[in-house]
Amino acid sequence: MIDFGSFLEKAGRVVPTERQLRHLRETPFYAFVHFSPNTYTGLEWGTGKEDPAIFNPTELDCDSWVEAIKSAGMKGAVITAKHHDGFCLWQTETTEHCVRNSPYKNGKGDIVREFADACRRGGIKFGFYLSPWDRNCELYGTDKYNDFYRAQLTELLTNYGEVFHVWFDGACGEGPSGKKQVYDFESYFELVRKYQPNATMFKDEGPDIRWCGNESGSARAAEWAVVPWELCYFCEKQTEGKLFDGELKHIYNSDKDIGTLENIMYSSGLVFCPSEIDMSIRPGWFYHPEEEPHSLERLFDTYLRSVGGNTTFNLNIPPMPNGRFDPRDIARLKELGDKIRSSFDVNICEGAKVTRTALGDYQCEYLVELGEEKDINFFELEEDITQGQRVESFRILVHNNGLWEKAYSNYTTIGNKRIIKEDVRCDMFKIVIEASRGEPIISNIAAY
Ligand code: FUL
Repeated sequence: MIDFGSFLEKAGRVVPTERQLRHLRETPFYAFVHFSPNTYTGLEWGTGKEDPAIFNPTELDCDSWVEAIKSAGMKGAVITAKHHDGFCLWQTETTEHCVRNSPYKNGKGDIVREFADACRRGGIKFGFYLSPWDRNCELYGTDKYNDFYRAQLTELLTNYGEVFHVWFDGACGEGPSGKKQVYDFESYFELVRKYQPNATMFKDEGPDIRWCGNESGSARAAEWAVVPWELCYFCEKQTEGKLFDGELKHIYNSDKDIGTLENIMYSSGLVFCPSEIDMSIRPGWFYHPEEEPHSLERLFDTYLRSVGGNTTFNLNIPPMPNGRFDPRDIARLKELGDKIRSSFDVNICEGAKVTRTALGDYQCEYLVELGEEKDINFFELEEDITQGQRVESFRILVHNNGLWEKAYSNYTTIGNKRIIKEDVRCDMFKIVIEASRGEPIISNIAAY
């Protein structure tokens, strides 16, 4: 007979690393800043042939970026130190295609340094993006490019203080006759671990944070951090052996469901790799004056589904050619921050009586007695993921006028954090965990 129970329990014991936990808990919401010659050409993918003379942010002020980023409640920021066009925003020794040959500060500027210093002054974490795809470097397509890339990475990892997040882009638009680069990612990862052991690395296939699979801010209804090794093969496999025979050959980060039972039953091993939602505040990643920022509703909804959906949220704000954020974006960031702060200001569960009753090995119920009738707009739940991500489905019941009513039910995950938007009034509510991969452990129940 198939031992389904022990398989599920194994899946429920796949755990995060310290750095993954820190990332999820301390920096669930952070900024991306896309800035390059594209800012001056209107392109999204530069050709690599741009003249550095076009790059001239005459009013650059990284402190004002950090101020705007903080107003939205973001706790970190990641800058495109080099995008696909190969232009480096720092004083690199590896190429002349960099700020040194731009008019910015007569070639003496270093935007990565200004940005890293501003982040530190403002009390947010600093991270960088270094595009593996490089359309300027002549070595691209040869093994020597790996040395070149490692040298760039080393400069960024060793000269700019503590780094919280390193972003490896999977994009490479080389056509059929283009240059084929065999990237030595393992050796890149080694450098990050060596020089910045606390930093998380983002890449489609792990090792620390994976891509959610789209750039529109859409989160899955059930977002698992425990996923098949076949999807995130740069992560450490924490389980061996699968439930059924057969190979999990076709799994993509754009699939509708990842980490659900159907996937993991055929996987040769499971890993812990939470996803990140990356999206721009405007349609483009780079600045285009004709574009408008997305609506407050859309951004707030994305926040709820990402930070409140067991993923992190990386929101891009593109500087204008003069080096400032667009006032429209600054205003939208502040509105978003105000909305988040006012939505989650008073936890009405403070002082409430919480009772847990086991309903079986994998099921339980939490009863929350508020003492008096209160209005609720948001429920917030957290699992103790240091033990593993387990909850498969749950429902919320509210007690109103002596009756229990269903407020929410879905096949969905909790994980690091689940926010549920429901407007209800009640004096008690119940969180009923209906299915779980092992004993469910809810470490936080809040309501606002
Ligand atoms: C993509 C890139 O091609 C875009 O230009 C942008 O940097 C986005 C964050 O990642 O893969």
